[in-house]
Amino acid sequence: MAAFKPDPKYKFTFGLWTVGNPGGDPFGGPVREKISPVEIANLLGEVGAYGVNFHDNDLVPIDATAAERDQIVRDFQKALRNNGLKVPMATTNLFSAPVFKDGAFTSNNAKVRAYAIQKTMRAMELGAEFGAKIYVFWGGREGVESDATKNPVDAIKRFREAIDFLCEWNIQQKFGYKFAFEAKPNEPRGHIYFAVTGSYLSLIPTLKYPDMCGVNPEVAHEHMAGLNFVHQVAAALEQKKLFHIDLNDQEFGRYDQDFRFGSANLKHAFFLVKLLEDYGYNGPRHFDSHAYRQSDYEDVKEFARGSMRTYQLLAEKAARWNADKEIQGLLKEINVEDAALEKLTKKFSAANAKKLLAEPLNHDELHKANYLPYEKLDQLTMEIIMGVR
Ligand code: GLT
Ligand code: MN
Ligand code: MN
Repeated sequence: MAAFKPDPKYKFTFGLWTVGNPGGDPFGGPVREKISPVEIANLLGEVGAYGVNFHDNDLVPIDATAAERDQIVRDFQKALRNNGLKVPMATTNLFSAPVFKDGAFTSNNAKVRAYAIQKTMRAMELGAEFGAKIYVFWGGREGVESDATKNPVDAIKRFREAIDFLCEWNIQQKFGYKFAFEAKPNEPRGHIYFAVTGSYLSLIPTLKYPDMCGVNPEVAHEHMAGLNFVHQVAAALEQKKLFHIDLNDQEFGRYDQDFRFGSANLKHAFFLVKLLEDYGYNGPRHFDSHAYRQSDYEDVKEFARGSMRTYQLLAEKAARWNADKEIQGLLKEINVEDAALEKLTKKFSAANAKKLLAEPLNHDELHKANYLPYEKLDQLTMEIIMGVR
């Protein structure tokens, strides 16, 4: 894979916490030695990534002094320059410290809620120093194990209050961030609020600054909820709310696996890439995943290269699908047009309603005339994915 060149037009990014993941899990500690942010930047430079994203504490330890912070920032900026890396996105760690054991913005404790907002304000400053323009909110601890412990309606109100406050901070400080909310149904909490991307899409119009806010859907998270990720992304795209995306993979019905993009459900990955490319998604393609626990750092590089390469291969296959004469012919046949009827149903009017009611539409005739060779179309698609077409 050594000759592979990632194309910067795709804006492939990784988090410090992804390639730097030392391979710990709930049942065993780290298996890779921890490497520094500068070493991670060097690794990403070597594999040809476009950029790197971070949580405040991936870069600056939570208890660092101001002087330590500034030194870390300088060292990391130098490493980014050396490796030609950008920082398109930043975020806050509102889940690791014990203080967040019962949530951050939705904590039952007003002091903890204030601390979470304060921590985010500082983390936004940090991200802005690196030119980040997308700010992700993943509420990993915003949830419950038992609904006896927190009022779920209050949780929504508290979350909204925090975001409205931070939007004002964004405006006042002229950071120019777009906020991107990331849903997850569970893990680490028994139940996490805003369980799926659609939950955030319904929250956004109720915020004070809806134009500033969009979503950051993650493949694995929607698959954990048993959902079709492509449809969630389509909903976000259609509302012009896809501000960022977390690419990885996940077997359905399992724990949060964060596998390499395309490694578990290739067909879903194909339709996802096709959707993003067909609709001209222009944001970063962020890989929020990590290498297998068995890997060493050489293999972590293969993981990173493989993530980008799979995306590019699937983009090529999506273009092949779009150019395939037989597939396009089938699409033409199955999409039956009728200009006169479409004119009637496009916009309601009393006259159109009357005309529509008078149309002699017979269900049995419609059914018999409806030619849908979907097995054929799907098999042609599979043959493109399998590389024989
Ligand atoms: C954490 C989580 C991810 C989120 C990150 C952003 S942190 O690794 O599992 O899905 O995107 O906070
Ligand atoms: Mn995940
Ligand atoms: Mn994620």
